[in-house]
Amino acid sequence: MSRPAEPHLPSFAEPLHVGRPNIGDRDKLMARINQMLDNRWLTNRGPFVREFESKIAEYCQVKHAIAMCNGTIALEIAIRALGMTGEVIVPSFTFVATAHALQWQEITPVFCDVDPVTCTIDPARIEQLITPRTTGIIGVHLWGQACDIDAIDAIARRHDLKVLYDAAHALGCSYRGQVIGRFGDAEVLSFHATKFLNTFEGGAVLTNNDALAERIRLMQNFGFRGHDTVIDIGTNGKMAEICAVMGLTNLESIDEFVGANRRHHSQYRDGLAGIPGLRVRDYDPREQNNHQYVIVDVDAEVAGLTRDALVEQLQAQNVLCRRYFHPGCHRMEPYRSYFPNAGLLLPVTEALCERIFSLPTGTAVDDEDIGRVIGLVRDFTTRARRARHPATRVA
Ligand code: T4K
Repeated sequence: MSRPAEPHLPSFAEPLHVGRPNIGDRDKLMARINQMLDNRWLTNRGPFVREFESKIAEYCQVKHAIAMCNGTIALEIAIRALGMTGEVIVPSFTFVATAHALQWQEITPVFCDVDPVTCTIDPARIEQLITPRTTGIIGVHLWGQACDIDAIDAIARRHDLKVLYDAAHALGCSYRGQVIGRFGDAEVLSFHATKFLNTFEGGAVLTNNDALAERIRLMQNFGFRGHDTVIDIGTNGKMAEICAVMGLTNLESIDEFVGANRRHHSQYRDGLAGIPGLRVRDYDPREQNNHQYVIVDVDAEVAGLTRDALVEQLQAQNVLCRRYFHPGCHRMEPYRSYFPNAGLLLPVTEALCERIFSLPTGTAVDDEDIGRVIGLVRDFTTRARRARHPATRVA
């Protein structure tokens, strides 16, 4: 995949992506597809979706897993089923789907700053954002790191608010040793192609609340109870059988996917150690993490180049690293126009959005690719320091 550096050619002949899909055993996948075709049952909660739901519920140690067509619709339906209205407090440092899922149904996302260490919503900042219109809090377990769930629960109890967790990154991760999935009123997963466990497109709502699960099932299927009776407004949030087929096959390889991610994360961390101003963010060793995001933090002052300059140079070499997440949602439309001064209350978010980027990992990347990416980063940062201090010998 890679080739020796030549001045006019990128280092990698083929682009090295962040979010290249992991694909499990193809023979098993094909066998399941054949079975699905023999069944002539392609959607509407067929046998593969039911099996996938029960395997996900078991994996996440939660009573109900309701499979959905994607994570965004799963968020929208969960928000609606929880009765959130008015204003909901949410981090801006997330993928824009978290905010859009609210605004789509005319609920105002009220952006809250994040903790500089965990990069998840800062409970110390939540209470000052609560108004009489606030109905809920959405925490995002960013890069699989759990929010401060105990603190958020305590605030929600004090103010009678609903709590939803966007766990799009957090399958197989833990909070205080307990698997993500059962926390808050509900949690939402994404199985998008770029997630370490994918169903092509897909998502799920997880909850231990029977009544909520029933409401969500109704809403995801047009409000149907039985064949002819519609008892409420609903939409189409169903997962197709082919997606569950992919999910079941990938679930059988989940340990292999996490193993590859974990190895790559260590390789990047060790390989980039000691570069002034650069840090591969570590995950709390007391918790489980799926290691699907390798996040680098760049201190431009010390490194001698900005995050954007480094990303640009890597991309020119076909290393398509991504700025997950930049800019904050508050700097995207329509929020930017609605709340032009939101950034004043989001100093940590603003700083993080300028510093972090993610590197390619997953089963589509091998040790040699990573070694080469490390070499490029070392080369670019060394040159930047030399350019800044030409008289000094830089290691
Ligand atoms: N909440 C959070 C916190 C999320 O991160 C997300 C999704 C959601 C909610 C919503 O869940 P979903 O509705 O998506 O289920 C990507 C994904 O589309 C999105 O799912 C994900 N988060 C987000 C972090 O990343 P983009 O716009 O960056 O995708 P794109 O097309 O630029 O692809 C990313 C990289 O992956 C590219 O380098 C190409 C590569 N790629 C992509 C696809 C689709 C492949 O190699 N193969 C592929 O099939 O949003």
